[in-house]
Amino acid sequence: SKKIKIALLGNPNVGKTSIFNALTGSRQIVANWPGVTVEKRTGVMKLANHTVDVVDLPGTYTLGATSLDERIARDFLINERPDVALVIGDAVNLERSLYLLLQVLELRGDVVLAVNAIDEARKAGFEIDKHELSKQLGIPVVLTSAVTGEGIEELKNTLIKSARSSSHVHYLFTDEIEASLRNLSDRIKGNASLSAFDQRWLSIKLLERDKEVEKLTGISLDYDYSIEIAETRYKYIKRILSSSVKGKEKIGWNLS
Ligand code: GDP
Ligand code: K
Ligand code: MG
Repeated sequence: SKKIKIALLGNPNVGKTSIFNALTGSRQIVANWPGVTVEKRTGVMKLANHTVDVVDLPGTYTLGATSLDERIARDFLINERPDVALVIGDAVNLERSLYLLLQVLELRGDVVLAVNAIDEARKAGFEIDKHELSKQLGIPVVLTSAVTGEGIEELKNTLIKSARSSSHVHYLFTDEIEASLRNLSDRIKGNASLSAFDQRWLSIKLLERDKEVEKLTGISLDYDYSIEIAETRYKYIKRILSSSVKGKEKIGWNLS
C-alpha cells in the first residue's frame, strides 16, 4: 500500500517525543534540520501492512514563523504536505493546544488531535468528552497517555484512517474580516506562483501582517487584524471547551 507521511506537532513539553516514541518504537533516526542545530527526529510506524513515515516537529505555540522552531514546523507542513498533521495537545492545557490546532486547521485539513497526558487530567479531576470535541472540531480526537499507553493503538488506527480526508473551514471571522479574506483570495488567485498554497490561509496571514507571506505574495496591507483574528480563535476555543470538558473549574485554565 501507499506510503503515508505523518507530522507531529504541538506546544513544547506536551509529550510529542513520547508519543513519537510510542508510535515508532526503536525505528527512528535523530539528525538536525538542514542548516540549523534544531533536532530532527524521523521514524517509521508499522501497522498491519502499512508503513508510515513519522516526523517529530519542533514545539510551537503558533504557526507565525517568527521563531526558527515555528518556521521549521510551518515550512514542513507547507512544503512536505504530510498526509496527516497529528497535533499533540496537553489535556491539562487544552486551550493553548487548541490555539495551535486551529492554526494547523487553517493551513490544512487532514488533522488528528491527540489529547495527551489524559492520566494527569483524570488525576486533576476533570473529564474530556472526545466525541463532543471531535464533533465540534470536525476532526478525529483520541485521548492518550504516553505514560500508561492509553489510546496509542487507537491513535495508530485513527492515523491510518485519516490520511486523505478533505479540507474544511471550521470557523468564521467577523463579516468585515471574511470580506477582506475574499478580496485577498481573489487577488492571490491570479498569481500562478502561489497556486501551491491555500488561498484562504495566505489571506489570513496577510491580515495578520505575516512578514514571510508578505514577501511571498508581494502584498503588504496597511491594516492589521491579528488581534481580532486571535480573539476569534479564542472565542471559538472557549465555546468548544465549555461543551466538551467537565470539571475544568477545578484547574483554573488561563488564556495566553
Ligand atoms: P515534547 O517536548 O512535546 O516532545 O514532550 P516530551 O515527550 O519530551 O515529554 C515532556 C514530559 O512530559 C516528559 O517528562 C514526559 O515523561 C511527560 N509526558 C509525556 N507524555 C505524558 C503523558 O501522557 N502523561 C504524563 N503524565 N506525562 C507525560
Ligand atoms: K508535561
Ligand atoms: Mg520533543
